[in-house]
Formats: sequence, structure tokens, C-alpha cells
Amino acid sequence: MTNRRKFLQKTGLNSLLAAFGLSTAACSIAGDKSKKTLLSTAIKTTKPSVIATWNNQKATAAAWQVIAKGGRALDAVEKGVQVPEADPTDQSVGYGGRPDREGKVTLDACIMDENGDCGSVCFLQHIKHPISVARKVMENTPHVILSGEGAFQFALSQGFEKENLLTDLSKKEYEEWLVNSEYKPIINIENHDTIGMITIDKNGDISGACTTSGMAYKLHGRVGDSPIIGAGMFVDNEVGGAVATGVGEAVLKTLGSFLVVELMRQGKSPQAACEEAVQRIAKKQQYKDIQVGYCAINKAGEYGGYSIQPGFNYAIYQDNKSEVFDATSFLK
Ligand code: SD4
Repeated sequence: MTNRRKFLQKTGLNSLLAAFGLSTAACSIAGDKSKKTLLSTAIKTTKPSVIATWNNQKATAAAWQVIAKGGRALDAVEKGVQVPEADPTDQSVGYGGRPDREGKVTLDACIMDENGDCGSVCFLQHIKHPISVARKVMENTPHVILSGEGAFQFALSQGFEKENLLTDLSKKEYEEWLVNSEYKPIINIENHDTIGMITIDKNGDISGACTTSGMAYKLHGRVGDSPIIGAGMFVDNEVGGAVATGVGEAVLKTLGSFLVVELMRQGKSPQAACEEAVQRIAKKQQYKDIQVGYCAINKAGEYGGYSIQPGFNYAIYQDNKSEVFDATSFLK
């Protein structure tokens, strides 16, 4: 029994250390006291960081502004993803998003804080900042997810304005699409720029957000992975966070972001965890004609990204520097 307990303590600690990018080789395991020391050492290595899917550098810069001033990770992710939500030229998110096959722009978003609290809206119309409605769901209701008309009415009750989100460009493209009405997502193009973001603030607290207009020309009522906690985004303040982009159905079937975070908890690096989550899709599903990309960051600020197809990239803001990295991919 004692041996078993010791074993569990040791393996638990190993995972934790690995999640922080440390190894037991450098540290002695001598009971609870040293564990506490190791934990606080690990937390001290935390770096304020922002990671986001795709080349969303304006968004990561907006989030960085918040955490650089000592602000909370939750405020940073909300501010960050509001940038593409308000941008009419970003046709995958919020205002200007491509509509469903009935010509309606329907939005999905979720947010999660360092305490594991979360809020989400799905199939929401007419509201430019679904991420902020998701935050209100988290903070002002006993629920996690509101959908459709109910989410819209809730948004109005919270002071959000009803707006037309269908821009002339997205309307024109939709009318062209109607000619053949062929639902065929084009890898890396039709859904490009959906934003999932994770931030770590100066306290080492982690929050995440994800927001999208979903797959263009989807069935009316379709909900993707992006507003589903654990699918499109997941955060665990002890470990790190992960976000997903691409064909939401494949992410939903594997609860991808939760999987990535759990793999990091078990000791995998963010890169290795993203790779295994993509491999899990490839093992069980038709993957050759779809794109899914994950990016993740751990509490120590180490990050990684991986996708099924080439072409996925992710943006990082760390040490006052904004960068974009091409993710490696399962198919070459
Ligand atoms: C969805 N995952 O609705 C979203 C789309 C996306 O980059 O991420 N596009 O399935």
C-alpha cells in the first residue's frame, strides 16, 4: 500500500514536472515539503504569453497589451479575439463571417478562466461579439451554454445590440455559392482564421477563448467544435491550454483540446500532445480531405502546433515579441 502510494506520488509529480518542462533528474523527491518547493519553482518559470490559431497577430497584440500591463488573462483573451470578431475582412469570425446555406451568419464562441469556469454561445445571430456574450453566460448565469434565439435574447438583455453581420462581400460570395450549392470545405481556405486563443498572465493564470462563424455554408442550426468546452478550446490552470481549428466535426469526435491538455498533464510537451491528438483523428476518421490544426501552450510558456495538412500556422506573443510559426503536419 505504502509502495503504491509512493509510486502514485512519484508518477503524479513526474507528470507535473514534465508539464512545466522540468525533470526529476534535477530535483529530489523527498515528500510533501519538497513538492511544494518544486511547484512554486515551476510557477515562477511561468512566462506571460499569448498563443492563437492562424496568423492572428493583431489579436495576439491586443491580448498582449492587457497582460503586459498586469491585466488578467481572461480580459486579455476577450480583448484579443474581439479584434477578428469586429473585422469585416475576416470571413471566418463575427462581423463579415460567411453565412450558412440559408444566408444567415450564425456564430459560436466560448471562454474559460483560470478557475475552470466557462461560458459559451452557439448558433447565435446578429451579435458582433459572441465572445463577450459567452463571458456574460459564464459570469451572470448559472449555466455554461446558451444557444440560438435564447442566446440572442440573453445578449439583448445584457445590453448587446442587434446588428446585421452579413457584409456585401460575404453576401456576394454566398450568392455565387448558391449556383451549385456544393458543400465542400476547401482546406485552409474556406474556414481560415477562426480564432482560438490562450493567454497566461503575470500571475501565471491561464484563460482561453474561441470564436467563429463556423464552416461556411453549413446546415442552418449546425454547431461546431468552437463553442464546446474541451473540443474547440480547453484550459487547465495547473497545466496549460489548447485550441483547435478546422473541421469541427473531427475535433468534436475526439474532444481534441481536452485531449491535448490531458496529454500535457501526463507529461507530453505541447508539440507532442498536439501531434498525438491529430494522430487520434487520423486513426479513427477519414482525414485525407480535411484540415484540423491544434496549438497549445503549457504553464511554463512552452508551445507547439500540429495539423493534419500543411498550411496551418499559429501566432505567439512572448517576451515582447510577436511571431508566427508554421505548424508541422501529419500529411506532408
Ligand atoms: C468549425 N472549427 O465551425 C470551426 C471552423 C474553423 O478555422 O475552425 N475554421 O468547425
